[in-house]
Amino acid sequence: ALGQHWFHSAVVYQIYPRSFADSNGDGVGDLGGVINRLDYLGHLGVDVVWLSPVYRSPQDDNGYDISDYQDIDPLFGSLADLDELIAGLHERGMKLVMDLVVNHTSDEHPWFAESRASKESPKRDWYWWRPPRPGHEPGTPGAEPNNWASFFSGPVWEFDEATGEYYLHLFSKKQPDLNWENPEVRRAVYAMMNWWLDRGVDGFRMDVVNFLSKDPALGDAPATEGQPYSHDRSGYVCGPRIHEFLQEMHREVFASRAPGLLKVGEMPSVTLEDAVLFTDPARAELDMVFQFEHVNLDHLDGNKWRPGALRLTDLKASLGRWQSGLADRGWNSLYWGNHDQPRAVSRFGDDGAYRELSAKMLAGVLHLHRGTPYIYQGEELGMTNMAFTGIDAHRDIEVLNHYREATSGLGLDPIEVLAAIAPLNRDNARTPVQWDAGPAAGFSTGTPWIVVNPNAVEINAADQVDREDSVFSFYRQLIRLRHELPVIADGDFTMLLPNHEAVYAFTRRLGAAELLVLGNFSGDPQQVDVGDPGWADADLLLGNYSGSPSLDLRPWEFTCRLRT
Ligand code: ISL
Repeated sequence: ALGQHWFHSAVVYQIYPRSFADSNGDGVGDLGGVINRLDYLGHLGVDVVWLSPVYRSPQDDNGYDISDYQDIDPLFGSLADLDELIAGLHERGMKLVMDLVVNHTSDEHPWFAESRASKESPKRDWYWWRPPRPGHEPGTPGAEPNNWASFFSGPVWEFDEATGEYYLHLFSKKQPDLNWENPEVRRAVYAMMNWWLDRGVDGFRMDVVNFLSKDPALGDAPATEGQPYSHDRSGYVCGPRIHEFLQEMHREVFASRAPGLLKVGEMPSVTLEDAVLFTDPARAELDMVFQFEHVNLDHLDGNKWRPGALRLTDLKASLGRWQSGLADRGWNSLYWGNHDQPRAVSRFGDDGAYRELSAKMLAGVLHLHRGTPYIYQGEELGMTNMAFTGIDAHRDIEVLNHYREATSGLGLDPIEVLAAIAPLNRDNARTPVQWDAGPAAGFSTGTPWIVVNPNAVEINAADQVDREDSVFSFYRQLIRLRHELPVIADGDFTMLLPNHEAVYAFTRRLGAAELLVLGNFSGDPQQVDVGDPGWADADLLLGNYSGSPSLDLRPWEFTCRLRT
């Protein structure tokens, strides 16, 4: 069963277009900017580009609120630009994966406009409309049809005066949830997906795809202590018909097409048991899922606005469990960051004195797991979190809503709220890619829509692309190794030293080839005994220090040895 899936040896690069590169000087990244950087991506060596949404959108959630699935927002360019991007990627041997956001649309999508027009609208049932809770004054707190909390603060219900009913929105009130129970909705989505695949795109990253199936009862969830609305997700995470829907999507969209397309599902709160089912090739649902366990370990009470310390032993236990759980059936996606997460080097490494070493160590450890690695734009440069100067510098609806609720709503101290949002807010990942040390970091000739990190003077692509010991060059080497060595793509995985507080250690094996991977997650030297002294003589495949290393590790050291 080894070596049969092309994506085992592939590396995916995520572009968040608004922050990638601006070609027309309006301060917002666009498709022209991506097209201008195709050689950069080719030089890095990635196989697939995942492009965050560029469809027509009011931009309430930076494009994750779509008002036309079959057009490009003028902010980003045109369909002709997208065709040019597809061609440019294909010419260079890369694929394009689009973001598929079909749990919800924008409230400005014509489907929703029709749905909200009247209770008799033929599209009424395309979204989730419910009457107010009996015995409550419609539109007042407590009259919501159930007690669920929105991801973006407040309830998931918005009252619509015109028809006296509420509609459901798990995210912003400008992102009403589609009703996947309705077969017309599903048919419309599959037709749209087929249209894109016919146009030449190579697959989809499916936004919150495990929320598509909801129990139509939409009952109250168990209350969350200290919160006005419930944060329990059991009413919509991996609901009763989710596997059926994904199998239907496969039949209607993918089954009759040539192999080589990518289907990756973003799945907050997915369990390992469910992930095995979603990614078992025999079930024909998805190739892999993004799970969230390892990026929630530093939340207290599961609340990202209450950041806590991360223990390496917890990180290893979590990732190790996913490695063994998907060893025989299914497949892992591997990521440290994306546009919703803070910068990897700031979160898991040291973004001060050891920034370059720790960025490389993190890359090496992640990419040598079994699974398909994802690089989030700028990660390959070791870009860091941003020290935002105040709430005015923020742009993300999630953090803005939270700040308003916590300060004006709950009366918390603004200074404390700002301190609490600093480490994990999504704007950390959304500052522009740092291309050079010039104005606006070479991102734009205009005024960027969000602040540029001042550390662009030191951390930028111009400095790194041709420098052999750069973070960028290290990523290039890791990508090349995955392409060349079957043991990286398909070898099995064994975690070592699970109780070590600072060292991440594992082996990979395929036939006679065996890798030993060691990463020091600390700024202190570490003694390492993996119980097999033979490793000391094995060839060093890759390391982040120059000179020959021992099995003991220097601060943030990474080594990978190969024996055959
Ligand atoms: O970042 C999060 C909140 O802390 C996540 O819970 C995030 O909202 C969740 O992973 C879903 O993300 C996806 O759908 C959202 C969109 O805002 C995110 O950017 C997208 O990745 C709604 O479409």
